[in-house]
Amino acid sequence: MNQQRKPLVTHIFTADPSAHVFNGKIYIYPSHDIPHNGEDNDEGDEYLMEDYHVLSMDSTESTCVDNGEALHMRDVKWVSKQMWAPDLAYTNGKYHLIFPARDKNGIFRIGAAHSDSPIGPFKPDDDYLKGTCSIDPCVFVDDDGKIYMFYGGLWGGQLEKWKTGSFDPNGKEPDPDKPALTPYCVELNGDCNALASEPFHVKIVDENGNDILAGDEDRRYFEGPWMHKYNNTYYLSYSTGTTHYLVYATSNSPTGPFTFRGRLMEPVIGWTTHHSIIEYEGKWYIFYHDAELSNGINHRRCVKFTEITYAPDGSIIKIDPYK
Ligand code: FUB
Repeated sequence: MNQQRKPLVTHIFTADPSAHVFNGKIYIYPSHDIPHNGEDNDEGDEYLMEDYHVLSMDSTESTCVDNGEALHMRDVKWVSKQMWAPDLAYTNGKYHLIFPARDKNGIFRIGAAHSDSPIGPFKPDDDYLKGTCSIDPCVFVDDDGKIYMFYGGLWGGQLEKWKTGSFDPNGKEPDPDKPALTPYCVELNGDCNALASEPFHVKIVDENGNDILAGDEDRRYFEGPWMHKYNNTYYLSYSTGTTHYLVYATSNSPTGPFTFRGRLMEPVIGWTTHHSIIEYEGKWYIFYHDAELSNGINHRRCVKFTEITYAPDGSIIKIDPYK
């Protein structure tokens, strides 16, 4: 049955899907949105997630299965609230769920939990990964075995509050004519329980080699990074937040600099847009979310997927999610 562009599950609200392929099956690691009637705001207070469920599909034609609760906030010592968009890395024979949440001081950090199975349950570390901040981790294991984590998000994700190197609750985005903030990149150790290098901001430039500026809201980084490799080129894709696009930039190195290439997906129903990209049986797919299932309530989202294709020059053919 064709499952594309439909909510993959409807019994719970899900968002921020990070998809991976293990042993011929597709596993999806989403956020789990909790319905409530509170207001939306720029801090993202409406996103009140408390746990993670792992979804799986035997193939792109199969129905999606919810494998139940894989990790709950009550079992994570360092978390106070808001377990947002996770990712999963398989290294050293273990599955590592990498997830952001607010620590006991209300500051977003990134932590890890580990399992022998891709569907968990995951055993969390006692503390977050020291040296991390902000949200939206994407863990990319390169062909040489190096493990890179890309992360960061503006506004609710607090990225602009770390501009000075330490947490400044009054930190603001750069002025519109200054280089935009970009995601952090860092290497993880083999067990994914510590950083293995110093985090740095990747460079994202335009076709002339100039930094993308903070005022360029159609192109500047906002949140939700994803890294994939196609034909030996590294693709860093992300959400532009306020303009609601998914866009991408490419490089011949996983650490950049990345050159902006274009738009990948037009806006979806709902404020946020967040995705991942995988290869499955020789075809490429984007997993994403929208708020169709709740008729547009921003914090009641549903994950979907659809096929993507590449032009001969490596550019990705843009998706309109509703055409
Ligand atoms: O789900 C909470 C936040 O909304 C994520 O961290 C962002 O990427 C956005 O999708």
